[in-house]
Amino acid sequence: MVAKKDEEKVKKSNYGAESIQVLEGLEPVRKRPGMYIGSTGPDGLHHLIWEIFDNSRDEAMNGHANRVEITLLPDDTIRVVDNGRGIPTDIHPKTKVSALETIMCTLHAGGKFGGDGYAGATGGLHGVGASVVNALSIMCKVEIHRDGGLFVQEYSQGKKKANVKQIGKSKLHGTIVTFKPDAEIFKEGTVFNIDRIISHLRQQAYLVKGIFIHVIDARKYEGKLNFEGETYLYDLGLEQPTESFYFEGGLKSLVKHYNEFTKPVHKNIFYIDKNADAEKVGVEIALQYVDDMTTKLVAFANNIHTTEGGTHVTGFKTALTRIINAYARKNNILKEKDENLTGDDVLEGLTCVISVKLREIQFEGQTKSKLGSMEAQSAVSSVFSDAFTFFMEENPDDAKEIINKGLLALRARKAAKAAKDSVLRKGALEGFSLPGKLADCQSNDPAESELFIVEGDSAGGSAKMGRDRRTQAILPLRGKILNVERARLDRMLGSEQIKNLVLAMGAAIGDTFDISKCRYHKLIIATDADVDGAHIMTLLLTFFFRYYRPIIDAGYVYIAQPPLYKITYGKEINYAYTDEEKFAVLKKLGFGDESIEESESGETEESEEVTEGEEEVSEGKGKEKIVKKSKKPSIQRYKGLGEMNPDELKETTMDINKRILKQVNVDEAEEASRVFEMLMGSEVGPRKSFIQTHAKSANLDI
Ligand code: 1YM
Repeated sequence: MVAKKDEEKVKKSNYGAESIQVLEGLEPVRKRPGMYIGSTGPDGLHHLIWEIFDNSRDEAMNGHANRVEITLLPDDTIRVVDNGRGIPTDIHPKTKVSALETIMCTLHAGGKFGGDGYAGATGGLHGVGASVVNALSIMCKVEIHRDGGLFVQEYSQGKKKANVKQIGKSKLHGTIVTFKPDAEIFKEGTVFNIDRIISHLRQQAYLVKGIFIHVIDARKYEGKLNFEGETYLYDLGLEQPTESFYFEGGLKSLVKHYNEFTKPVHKNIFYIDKNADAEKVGVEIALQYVDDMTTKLVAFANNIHTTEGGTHVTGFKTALTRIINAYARKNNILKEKDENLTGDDVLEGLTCVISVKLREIQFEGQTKSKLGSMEAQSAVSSVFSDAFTFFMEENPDDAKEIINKGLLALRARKAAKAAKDSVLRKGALEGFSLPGKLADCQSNDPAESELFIVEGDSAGGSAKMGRDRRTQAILPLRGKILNVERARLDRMLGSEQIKNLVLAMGAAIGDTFDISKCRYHKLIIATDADVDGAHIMTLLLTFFFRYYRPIIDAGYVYIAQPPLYKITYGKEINYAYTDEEKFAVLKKLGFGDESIEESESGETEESEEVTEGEEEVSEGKGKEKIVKKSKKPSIQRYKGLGEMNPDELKETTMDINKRILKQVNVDEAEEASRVFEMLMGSEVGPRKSFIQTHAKSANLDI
């Protein structure tokens, strides 16, 4: 796992005890623990570990340590070990006690910082949290390997049990802090959660490049542990680490981790780690775009997760937008007449982690999780601008993909806006704004009004003629209704067909959707009984499911059930909606066992009509034709709604007294949405098998 010699690569430096400052007792901490650790519940309890760990981590960040071991011991006890310089044990000139005792037993004490590094995570002074942990622990012990010796001091509830004493010699260097939280303070309990500890420390490991972090759960060794003076429990062979973290790549590794299950749009992860502002500000950034619409932008300041962002994030976003536009123009991807990509455009699909290290840190906002330090903005902007420009120039393929991703977002944004504008604009004009394709009904009462959404112009024509114009409206949709790319709302709204549907319904869409404005309480989808028809049905159901869920819940969505067969026998006409029904009809007519040829719909329908008894002359395709007497019924199979004449359509599909409608429930719509995802999603396999299953007529150019 970790080579010992790597871990020994640590710098040595001399500490001057005179740099210790202010002193104050620890009573305030015990009186108001919440003020110092947030709460006395599980959050506060775990905060104790973070405080001690932060000191080790700061030591590592300053180049003096590269290994930290956190062990959960029996009896709710925690032990943190690092291979840093060791907390100084020499006597402080002012207090006349050791530096160790000062940082453990007084409030607001800490080493002076800034000489050779950044301030610690506590946002200023190193080691400030140790006394808080000590104050809130029933037992606390610090062992220090430093200057050739091993030094120890023990405490209880913040008070020392004895002075610091040397208990032996040591060639090592480092600090061991062991503590047991005081149950009097942590009334909700003192049991630590290993998963929580692991996840916090994993994140920290990404933030400190090259640090080795070992987490060991040794709680089962009740009464068996004896490691007095030993630096590492895990080196004693007592326990293998439960988790070990080491990330050579720092934030680059974190971006890789975030993007593990997504599809990157470019190969190389951008990464920079550089100081700015005369070395006063450290800036580390890693980013990669993925084939997704969401943005994952995670930012830290002095290793504190700044959930509300702040100056570092602002500096980054401005620079990102500027650099991408500049590159796109320089390389003629954006032409003179084209408008720039916006900040939102270039954020779509971005995974990015920003970490800044500052000597003095200012937070803002309610929860103090927003960085306010102005120097972070300019530092991030300048470091990132240079490095990202260089990256784009060095990796033109990646640059091209990144810009294409931004252009896609721009087009989607424009289409969505245009669609929304037009929906709203037209919606505002009410009656006059209805789409030209719509043959509206006369009634203004939504409760009795129906909208037939019909596949194809020719079926639309028949439906218009066959309808009851008082209550039935017809909206024909073209065969290829959508050009949807990966199920995006904006794309859907970009489709003229869907726009017409939204307008016809009159209930707007998205934030402005209002079910009470829906102009029809029956929305009836009528598509052909073939693969294209099934496909359009899937799209429409998906559309309703995703954007008009309340309309489905209200039971407004229906599927028309046109017949599959027309069976004519003399003057008697029967319609069959399934194969079983067809056989039943034939049986009823007395032709149960005979095989009867089906006619291709629409072709010679009338000429082949069977008239029983006498001869009859009928008109067939402009040509007079004598129809011979026949004993067999004719069966016409409808391939599409367009093949029905207005009367047939009326009788079979539209007439309120005769038709069959199927009400759509949410489960069916959801299933359609899932199928849609399969057809539209980036996975090629399922789509291919769908096409193969539905053989020749499948038209997936939707
Ligand atoms: C397991 C916890 O506290 N490590 C640690 C703490 C310190 C140092 C090294 C350290 C700091 C400095 C000089 C310095 C601290 N020292 C102080 C203070 N691990 C853990 N490792 N030499 C050693 O800051 O200049 C506070 S923390 F104030 F004494 F210097």
